[in-house]
Amino acid sequence: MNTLRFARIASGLLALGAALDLSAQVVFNANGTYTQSFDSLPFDTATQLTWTDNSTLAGWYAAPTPLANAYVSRNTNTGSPSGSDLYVYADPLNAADRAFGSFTSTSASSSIFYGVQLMNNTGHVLDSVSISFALENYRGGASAGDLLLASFGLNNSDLLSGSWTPLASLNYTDISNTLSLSALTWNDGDSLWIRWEDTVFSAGTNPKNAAFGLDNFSVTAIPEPSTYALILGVATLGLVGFRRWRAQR
Ligand SMILES: [Ca+2]
Ligand SMILES: [Ca+2]
Repeated sequence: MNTLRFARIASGLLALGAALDLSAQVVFNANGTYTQSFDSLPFDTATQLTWTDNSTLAGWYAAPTPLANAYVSRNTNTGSPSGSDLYVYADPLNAADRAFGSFTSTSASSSIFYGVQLMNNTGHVLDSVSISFALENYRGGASAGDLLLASFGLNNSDLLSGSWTPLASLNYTDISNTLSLSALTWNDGDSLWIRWEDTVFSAGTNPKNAAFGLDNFSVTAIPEPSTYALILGVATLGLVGFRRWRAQR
């Protein structure tokens, strides 16, 4: 093989590697929308599963370790998760419909955090996004005193460091949620983190913690980047028309 041919093959492989690497990340692409059903998560009630950041679910992270090292399955909404951990939950009536979440026991020493990192790859600065998700409870009789705190950050290095802005304080009765982020300067190539903190609830003589499960998560740019293209297209057409009108006079 001559040197030039080898160099071409090597650069081709490098380009392929870069493309594959990019596809493994969660990017906010030209459609301006990211959705996650959590239905791809493995579910096995008999096996303790291993959680790996940005791998078990691309773009999703959990902390702190060792809580983030494992998650267990649960397929009933009347059971009692007994260990503080990440959980994969399955709808009792449709096991293919999974949810992702957590449970913190009253003896837990700290909250459990989890969230998603989205990279803006739209080519535009986004200043407003809409976040929606369902919040399911997989433990019967959970107390409303248990809270799941939603927050966001830009370009944080991980799930625990950096600056976080509170978004919402949720309990198990907040089944359907739509949160709006406005006055955001989410530059092209920057990362938006959205995270949830499952707090430790220990008030009362017989506290019951919620087993929080996230489902049907989506993030949508407002307006969608395709709208920018449409607006630019209409403006360009208008300019062309104006020039033609002037040229004819
Ligand atoms: Ca689901
Ligand atoms: Ca809790």
